[in-house]
Amino acid sequence: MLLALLWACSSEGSGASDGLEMADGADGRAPMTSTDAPAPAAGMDTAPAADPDPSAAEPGAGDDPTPTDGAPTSGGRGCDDPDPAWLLCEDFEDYAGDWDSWFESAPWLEATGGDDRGRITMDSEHVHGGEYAVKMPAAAESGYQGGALFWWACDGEQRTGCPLRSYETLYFRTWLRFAEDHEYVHHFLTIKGSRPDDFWDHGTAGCHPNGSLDMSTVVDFREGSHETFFYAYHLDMQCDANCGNYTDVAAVCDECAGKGLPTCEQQPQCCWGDNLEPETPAALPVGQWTCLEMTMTANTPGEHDGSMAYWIDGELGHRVDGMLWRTDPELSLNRVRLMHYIASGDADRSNVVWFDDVVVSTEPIGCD
Ligand SMILES: [Ca+2]
Repeated sequence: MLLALLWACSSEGSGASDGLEMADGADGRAPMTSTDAPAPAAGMDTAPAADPDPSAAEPGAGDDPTPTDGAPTSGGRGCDDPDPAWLLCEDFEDYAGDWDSWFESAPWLEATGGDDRGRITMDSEHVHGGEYAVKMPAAAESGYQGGALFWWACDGEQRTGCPLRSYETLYFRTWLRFAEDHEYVHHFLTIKGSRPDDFWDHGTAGCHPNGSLDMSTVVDFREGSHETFFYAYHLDMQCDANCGNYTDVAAVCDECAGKGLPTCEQQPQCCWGDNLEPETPAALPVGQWTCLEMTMTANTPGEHDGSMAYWIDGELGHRVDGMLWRTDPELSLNRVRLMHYIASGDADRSNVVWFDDVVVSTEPIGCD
């Protein structure tokens, strides 16, 4: 299984490496039984969804990991009893920690670092539920690079290159646990969208979006403090007009133009993504299991009524309304990334994270 993957992310100075290239198919995967929820129709009510019930925060997620490690999730629905709105439920329990067997049948179609147990592996040292969680160690022997799992909303069989389902809103929840000494990530959890016949990402780093090719938002956090914010590409974003100080602007613009995105004549700048910070800092704790849920809602084409939000242990961390993601109704939400992106050269130490009990849904998920 070939997992060659360029990081599908963007950053200052990273140039136009915001693409992913995958060569080998993952045909033959069984479809998820829970992917049968109908796609909301375009033009559906895109009113902000209610916050997940704060009282649903995991009661055992305290400083001492012992009481929660190995315990089942807190009495709510699990992958054996998924909510009808769930598109994906992943508890990492299949194949008892055998990465290759698990991934071969998993609904996740790509794994960054999937051929390297120092970047992504199954682990039972810390779990939120059951016996296993996925661990992304960014280990020294891996050059401190991170890992990721990518999921697409396939219309039919879950396979690489599938036709995509279209959603106006997606929710993406994971339980996560940072090691006590965790400090850094380059980019973190992501919801993205494309056109339904457009499976592959285009590597749009540095390019101003055009409202019809691609849209995305990322929950990121500051090094050390783990204070969270959104990193998003949207039509109202400001770009860096001084990027000629550190990159070849003409090359960036030419690459953007080659994808049908704004050219140097239209947008003589580099567009790396917009940081949108909450007024009150909301930090992700380290050394304990934490419930993180994010959502993204597409706007009515051409209108500033899109939104995004995230919650930490059921408490609203940040919400942004009035987003202009798209001008074309064919552009819709269809993928998520369970991502702990740390590129080669980004870090000189390990930054370990575990994920467990991951759900993608069309409705709020909560922490049960
Ligand atoms: Ca588990």
